[in-house]
Amino acid sequence: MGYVSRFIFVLPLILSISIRPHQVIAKNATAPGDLISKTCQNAVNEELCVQTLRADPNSKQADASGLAKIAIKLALANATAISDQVKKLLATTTGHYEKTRLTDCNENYATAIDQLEDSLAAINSNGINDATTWVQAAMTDSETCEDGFEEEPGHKSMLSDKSTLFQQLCGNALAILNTLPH
Ligand SMILES: *[C@@H]1O[C@H](CO)[C@@H](O)[C@H](O)[C@H]1NC(C)=O
Ligand SMILES: CC(=O)N[C@H]1CO[C@H](CO)[C@@H](O)[C@@H]1O
Repeated sequence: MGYVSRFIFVLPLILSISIRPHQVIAKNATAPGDLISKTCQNAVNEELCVQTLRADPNSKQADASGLAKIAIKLALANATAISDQVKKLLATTTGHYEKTRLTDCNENYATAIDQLEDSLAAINSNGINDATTWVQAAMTDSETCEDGFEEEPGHKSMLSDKSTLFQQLCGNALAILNTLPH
C-alpha cells in the first residue's frame, strides 16, 4: 500500500473520531440557559421535577428562589388533594384496621400541609435551612403514614402510589432548595 492510499484508508477513521465529540455537544445546546433544567438537575425524579415546574405558568418568570416556592406549592397542593382523599376513604371504609391507619394518615397529612406552609413562609423570613427542615418534616409525615400500613403483615397501603409521588415532589423541592444560597 502506498503512502497516499494508506492515508485515504485511515482518513474516515480520523474524521469520525474528531467529529463525534462535537456532535454530542451540539446535540443539546438548549439546556444551559434553561433555569428549570438546571435547577432540576439533582432532583431524585428529574423528569417529574422538570415536567411539573414547566406546567406551572408562574415558572417562566421565576428565579431559582421562585422555582423553589413553586415546587413547595406543588407539594402542598398534592398534600391537600391526598388529605381530601383520605377523608373520603375514612367516610367509606369500615374495616377497623384500615380506619385506624387512615385516621393516623389524616393527621400525618394535616401536619404535612402546615409544615409546607411554614416552609414557604421560611423562604421569605427565617431562611433556606428552615425551609428545608419543614419540607423534610412533611416528607417524614408521609413516610409515617405508609409505615403504619406496613406494620401489620398482609395489609397493603391504600395510599402508597399517592404517597410515593408526594414524597418525590418533596424531594424535588429539597433538591431545588439545596441549590439556593443558605
Ligand atoms: C400529586 O402530584 C402528582 C404529580 O404532579 C400527580 O400525578 C398526582 O395526581 C397528584 N396527586 C393528587 C392526589 O392530586
Ligand atoms: C436532542 C435533545 O436531546 N434535545 C433536548 C435538549 O433539551 C431540551 C430541554 O430539556 C429538550 O426539550 C430537548 O428534547
